[in-house]
Amino acid sequence: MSSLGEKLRTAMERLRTSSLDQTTIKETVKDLQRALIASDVSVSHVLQLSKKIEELAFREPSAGINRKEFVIQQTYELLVELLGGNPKPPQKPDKILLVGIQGSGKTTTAAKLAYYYQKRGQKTGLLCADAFRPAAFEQLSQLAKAHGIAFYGEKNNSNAPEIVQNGLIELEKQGCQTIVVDSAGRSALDADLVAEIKAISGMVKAAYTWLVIGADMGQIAKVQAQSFHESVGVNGIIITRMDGSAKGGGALSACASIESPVYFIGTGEKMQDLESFEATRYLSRIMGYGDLQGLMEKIHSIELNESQAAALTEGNFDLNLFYSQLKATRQMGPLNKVMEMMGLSAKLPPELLASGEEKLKGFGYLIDSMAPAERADPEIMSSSRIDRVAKGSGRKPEEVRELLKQFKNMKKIVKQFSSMDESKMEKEGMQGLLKNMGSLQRKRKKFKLR
Ligand SMILES: Nc1nc2c(ncn2[C@@H]2O[C@H](COP(=O)(O)OP(=O)(O)OP(=O)(O)O)[C@@H](O)[C@H]2O)c(=O)[nH]1
Ligand SMILES: [Mg+2]
Repeated sequence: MSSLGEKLRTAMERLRTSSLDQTTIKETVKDLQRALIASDVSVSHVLQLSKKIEELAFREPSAGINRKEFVIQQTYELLVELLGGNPKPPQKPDKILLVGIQGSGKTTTAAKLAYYYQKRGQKTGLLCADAFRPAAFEQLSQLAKAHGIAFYGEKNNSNAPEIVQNGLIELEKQGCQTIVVDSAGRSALDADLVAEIKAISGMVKAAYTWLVIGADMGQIAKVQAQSFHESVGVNGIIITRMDGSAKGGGALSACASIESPVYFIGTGEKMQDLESFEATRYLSRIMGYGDLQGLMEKIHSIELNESQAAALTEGNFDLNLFYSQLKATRQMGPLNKVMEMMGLSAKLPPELLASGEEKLKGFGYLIDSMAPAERADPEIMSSSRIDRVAKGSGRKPEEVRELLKQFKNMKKIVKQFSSMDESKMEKEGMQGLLKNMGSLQRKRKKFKLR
């Protein structure tokens, strides 16, 4: 079965290539409905979305854009809205209480959040209000300790609200500006948990009570979100395990059903693996266009001078450029993450991804020892040239051969990129998407879904 992204893409593609008559609009809407429902978005939200699309498909667009552009752009916008828009997480949240069922990722996320705010200049503290699972105290205190974050917990006290009361006093005494409270999860939201979570919430009086949901939870996420919301008033959502194969359809449906924005997504087990959530970004990612926005930002953040940029597009990819790109890509972060954002991860040679700092340095020495003509056209590297370069740089001939091999691999990828000319991009709908994402940002017209 194809993924949510592929289905949405197919539906949008149909819209893009159609004549926008009544039949195609109806069929596209059906495609969208099927895609969303199969991904656990609730039927009522899907129906609201469909109704809006059908309405605006026959409306006269404002001057300057044609009807097709208008419908596509509005549909994207509705999808973005359905996914909760692009909310900005609070800068100085004071207190955050995390709730959620067992194993959803609360404790890990509590530590990630504390780390996130600490990195942004807040003195943060972690408070363990999980008196249910014996190992919870150790888990959170170790994470806190490893990252220099203040921690409070009481190992032998089973009265969670009391621990919270003591912890808030203690952490505030230590000057913590942001306190993240981790609560206990149970296998289901039973009466005990409800009573406890209410008592904790009453004690913390947090401005932010966030529900933690695993991306893999499916439609059950919605029911839970509603129960937690009724008990303690959830006003934000964090979706964890977005690095797995599940795309969080259920979690997104949950966020729509309690009208709470998704502030963050967890993308791994490490502290750094927390990203702020943006529906435009998420949508482009699941639809297989790669994370265009994220990539643009990253591309801008590295220095690529004009001749280098021209060389990249013309396919004049030589060793000088290879080396500078390799260095630049390392500055941008792990190459594979960058490539993944472009939807290219599968095509990159694993040896290249694994190139470490040492190897990169070695490549630098080798390239330095080459004649300008050799750098410009590595094809001319005969065995005698290889031996000379190896000797000149004090490295082994095998290293030269490896460099050449990796260069060749990379060149193939660059070629794929530069051969993606306008017609191909048009075919793949990339340009259309880019255009739409641009206009999305320009016109932030809101369509309320309820
Ligand atoms: N891959 C991945 N794993 C995650 C992520 N967030 C949490 N985990 C893992 O999910 C598992 C459960 O995480 P916890 O943080 O212990 O979950 P919890 O909600 O505190 O669990 P209880 O306290 O038992 O209710 C752990 O193995 C985490 O490492 C994520 O974003 N990505
Ligand atoms: Mg926990």
